Amino acid sequence: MAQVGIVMGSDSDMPVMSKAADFLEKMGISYDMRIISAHREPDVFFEYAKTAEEKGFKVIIAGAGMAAHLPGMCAAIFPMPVIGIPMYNDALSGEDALYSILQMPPGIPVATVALNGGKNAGILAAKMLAMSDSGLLEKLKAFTAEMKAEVEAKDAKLRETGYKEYKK
Ligand code: RP5
Repeated sequence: MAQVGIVMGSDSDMPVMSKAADFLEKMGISYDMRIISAHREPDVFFEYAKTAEEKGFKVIIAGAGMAAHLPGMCAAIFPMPVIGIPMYNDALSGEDALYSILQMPPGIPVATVALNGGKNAGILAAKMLAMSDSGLLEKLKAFTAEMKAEVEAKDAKLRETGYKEYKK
């Protein structure tokens, strides 16, 4: 049974959504990934959202662009957390999707990450699951330590080489 549902409104969202999946894989978290359009196939969408709990999902990561109703409608139906990812687009720089996902009415929250924030959505889902999984929590702590070590290594290299040599 997959612990996380990943759903996107179109395959054009895949480059962003795959970053969430990559992180879940790195943490050993099972997921189920789907392309479902709330607007273009509402019947398929409703079936997906209504059966998400019985499929065993503990959290849904939903990404969409433009008038992005997919994450909010997942949150209206699925009783556990929904993480929303607004997609950047050229027409309105993603502000349409950002506000559509972020500005939910009281009672139906969507935990909204940054525009194109696929990786952070994966990390946030992992942190939610880690509240009741100590092994996963340790993996997340190791990941945080890894990021710190990477920054420290870059700083050490900069101090050693100077900025002109740094990128060569
Ligand atoms: C939304 O419309 C999708 O989430 C996508 O971000 C956007 C454009 O969809 P396509 O025209 O690329 O299928 O429903």
